[in-house]
Amino acid sequence: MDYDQFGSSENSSVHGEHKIATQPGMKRIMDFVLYSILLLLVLILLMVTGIKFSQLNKEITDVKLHLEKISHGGKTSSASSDAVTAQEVYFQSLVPVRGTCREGWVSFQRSCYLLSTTAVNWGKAEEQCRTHGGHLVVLNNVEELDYLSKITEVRYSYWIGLVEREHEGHWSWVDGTDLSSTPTFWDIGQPDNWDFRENEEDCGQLHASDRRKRKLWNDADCNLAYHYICEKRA
Ligand SMILES: [Ca+2]
Ligand SMILES: [Ca+2]
Ligand SMILES: [Ca+2]
Repeated sequence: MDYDQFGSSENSSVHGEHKIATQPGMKRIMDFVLYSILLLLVLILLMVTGIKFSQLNKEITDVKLHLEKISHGGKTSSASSDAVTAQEVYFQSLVPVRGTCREGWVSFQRSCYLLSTTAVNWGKAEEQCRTHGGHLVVLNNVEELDYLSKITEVRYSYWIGLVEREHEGHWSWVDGTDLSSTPTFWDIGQPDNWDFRENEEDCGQLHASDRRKRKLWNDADCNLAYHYICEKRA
């Protein structure tokens, strides 16, 4: 007990002396530590605020871009937005019906159609259609194009009755239908008269695609073999 008391009293006195001797140094250290912690906290706060600000800035930029897109889409010529929608019309496949058409042909509106099972060049394809009393298909309206887009093979291109006979840029329908009386559905970047091939591209076809969508037009080399679609009056 005494020992404890003595010890504690001596201890406290020694401690007291020690305290007096080291207090300014300790205080400085404590102050330093406190300031460091405070500085660290301020730094963390600044960093967090900075990150938040940059996030906010990015969001504002995104919103701006989005708004620009909306107003741009609303303001620009309807032709370009129509062109975009024309590319992006997707379909489910449709099982065609024969109707009043002869065997092997299918019926839509007032026409019968034959989808070839073989691939030949454009001239041969038109010849085949003529022997059946028809022509390569003439696309009179979007409904006809969309019907054919639903019943054809997605991955095949098909010759149609579109041909560039007289000179470059002068397209016509094979049955004499006025081209200006029918809507046009060229695929993006077509007709490009791709001159990689010797013969250039003077015959029209419905373009293959990787999924079922509206089949758009492409100009291709007439000498190449593709499937084809014949049309004749029902
Ligand atoms: Ca037609
Ligand atoms: Ca051409
Ligand atoms: Ca082409």
